[in-house]
Amino acid sequence: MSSADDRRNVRAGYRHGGATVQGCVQNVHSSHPSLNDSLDEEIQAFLTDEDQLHTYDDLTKVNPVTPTTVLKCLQARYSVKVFYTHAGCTLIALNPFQPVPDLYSLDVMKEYHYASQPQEFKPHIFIVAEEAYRNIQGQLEPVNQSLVVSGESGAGKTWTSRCLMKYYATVAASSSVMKSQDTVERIEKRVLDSNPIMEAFGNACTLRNNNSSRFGKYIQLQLDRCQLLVGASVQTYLLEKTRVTCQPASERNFHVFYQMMKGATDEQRKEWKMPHDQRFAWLPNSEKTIEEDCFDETVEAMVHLGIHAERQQQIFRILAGILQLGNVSFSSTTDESHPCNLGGQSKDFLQRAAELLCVPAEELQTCLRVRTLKAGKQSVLKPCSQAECSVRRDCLAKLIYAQLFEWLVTFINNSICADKSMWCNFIGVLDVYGFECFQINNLEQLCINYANEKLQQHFVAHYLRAQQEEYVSEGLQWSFIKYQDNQSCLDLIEGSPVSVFSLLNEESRLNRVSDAKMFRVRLEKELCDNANISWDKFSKVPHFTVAHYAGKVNYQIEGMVEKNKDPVPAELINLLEKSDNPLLREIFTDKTTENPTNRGLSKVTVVSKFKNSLESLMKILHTTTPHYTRCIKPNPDCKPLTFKKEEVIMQLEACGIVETIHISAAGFPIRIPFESFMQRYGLIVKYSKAGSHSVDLEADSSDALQLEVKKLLAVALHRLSSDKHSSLVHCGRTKVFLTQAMLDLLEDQRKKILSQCAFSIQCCWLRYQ
Ligand code: AD9
Ligand code: MG
Repeated sequence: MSSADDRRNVRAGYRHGGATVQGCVQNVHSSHPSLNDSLDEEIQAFLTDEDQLHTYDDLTKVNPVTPTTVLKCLQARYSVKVFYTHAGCTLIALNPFQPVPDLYSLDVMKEYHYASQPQEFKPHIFIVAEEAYRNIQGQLEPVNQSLVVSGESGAGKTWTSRCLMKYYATVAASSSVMKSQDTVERIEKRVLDSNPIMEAFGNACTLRNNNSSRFGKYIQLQLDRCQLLVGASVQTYLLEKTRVTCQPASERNFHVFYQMMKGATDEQRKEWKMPHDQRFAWLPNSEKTIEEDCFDETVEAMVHLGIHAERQQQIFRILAGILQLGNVSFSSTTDESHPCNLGGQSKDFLQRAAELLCVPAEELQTCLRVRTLKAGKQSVLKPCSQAECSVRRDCLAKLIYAQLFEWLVTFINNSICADKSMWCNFIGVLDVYGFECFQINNLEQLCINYANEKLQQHFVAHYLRAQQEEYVSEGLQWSFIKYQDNQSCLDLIEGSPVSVFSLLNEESRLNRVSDAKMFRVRLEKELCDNANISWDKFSKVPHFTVAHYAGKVNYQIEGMVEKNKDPVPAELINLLEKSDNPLLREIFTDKTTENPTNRGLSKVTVVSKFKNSLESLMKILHTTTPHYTRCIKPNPDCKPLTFKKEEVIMQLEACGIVETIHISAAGFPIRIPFESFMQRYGLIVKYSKAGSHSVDLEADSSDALQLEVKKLLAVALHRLSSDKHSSLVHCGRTKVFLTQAMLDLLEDQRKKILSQCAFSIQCCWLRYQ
């Protein structure tokens, strides 16, 4: 057998040779002591061949498949700087934490794109990209594709997503240009330039990752009939806006602020009231310089996307205004009927903030210090306490930043989205914030980890459960492989009638000062039946612990309800509407005219909004063919080429990689309904010497059609004159189940027949001439 055949067969699970589907599964999952002993022996035997471990480019080849053997192979590959490995239907991407020259070059892209069988090349993210690309026009119905990139914080999801986008921007480059304002730019460039802008505004340096995404994004790359990239659209998910005013110890604010501080010219500094010696309370750790502090790149990308110089000025003035706000502090008064004083230099900071945000300083001061209470048609003014003033200041900053981010995303969409008449399919790339577990976790982490649970559930439902259920319903002999289902954790977080979210929402709706201890007791009382939640009753800080698929996380309750309410005083919106900064005015006027009831307290809570947006995302994902990439973080310190076994095994176990390999190794990843199968491959029987009968596409009963399919498969296998291929295909009740290798063989046969036909027609035509 050629090495190519070997690779293909192995990728399809053929290596398990003699073992039946059932046999191979039982071999690994046996609880029988003597069989376990023999399994240990097998593991030892496998691991003895140390020099070979790095050669396993698909973990379905590993025999036996156990956490230990899989881990050892990945470790061996990492040590020889091989970062990608197939695990059946998923690709494992180990983060090298250092640039890998030439791995993503133009030549490499071309190599994968023009290969007749890219799967035969070394595992690479470009194989996943190319498979999705070919699927669109491929053998089956044209269908939209999704590339789901998952992994914990710092594992490499954003990096991978950028690679995928670059790949399509290169191999599917169209000559389309897009015009906006005074710029004309090629669409591919624009799509790529959306990344630095969104990362500048939406990423930040955290303890786990210097360039951590603080929002989720799903970008749809729009392809025309010729499969050329003609546009894109971005959907974003819940930006962690609390970071603008409060950064966890040793972490930073969003990159864009530091980029301005470090990259502005003297003239800009003057304009933005940012002298060199100015310190900003909301810019901690600014002495630390990271790769992402590149102001020029952000500005350049803005120019390419059509954000003209004047608009840029408006944006940066708003950001500078936010920084000045952060330096405003309040001192308490003994007289409650008087508003708080502005502490220290705060008057100056407030004045500067007002100038930069183009609002009257007096009004800004009043908004921050005095609350307007409505009593019928009457308004009553009530001075705020020191703490309330700070909350209003923070609220203003977060509101402005979040709306600015939203405006940017809308602008980007207007700049890169093609008219619906121009495109017919899309490839979606999903990059959300990775699983997080810090010392102190709050609503932000709960939302982030909930998003990761949702993605894991999509994988479980789509792959681990659905694939196996279909085998059974289609009559294939299959013994079910157990897997970790995270449904109960999702029920705990979002389920009905009672869940963490429902209780949080209830508490948020009650117009009272929330008490963390009381809320903890309520959670305990209502959710005690769910095994995924626990409490340390003796802990001084009220919290609850959730057992996520990726590990246990302690959530601090203090502040959670307030964050969920996310109230916005109406006075703040009224103030911003009047701004002389045209952008600020546009952002807030749009908001209030669009939805006048939104003014003031928002009725929809943070978790409700987030849950709805994730549900819409799941609906889209379900209509596409998914391709999974699991990014793995080989060490917690982001050190180059350092592989910590304990770290890796935890991540592999959390995402169910061993189960995935089993199902892939023994399974058939491709399923084609009989009708589509006959339509595409019926010609194999028609033009085969072995097949004297014609193919009846109109067969009206499923049984008759099944018979036709079986005949076709017999002919196809006869043409291959090999028995061994029969294990690569199975005829179910309504579908044909195939391995990739078998699909490739059928495609080869089809191509040969078509070229023979073309040749015969040409000969006839020449004779006729
Ligand atoms: V988070 O959930 O947004 O906090 P990500 O997105 O999973 O996280 P990211 O892509 O930002 O992680 O990767 C972290 C860092 O790892 C990057 O900044 C790179 O320095 C590094 N990285 C990741 N993948 C690669 C790679 N293929 N080659 C080289 C890489 N470096
Ligand atoms: Mg990221």
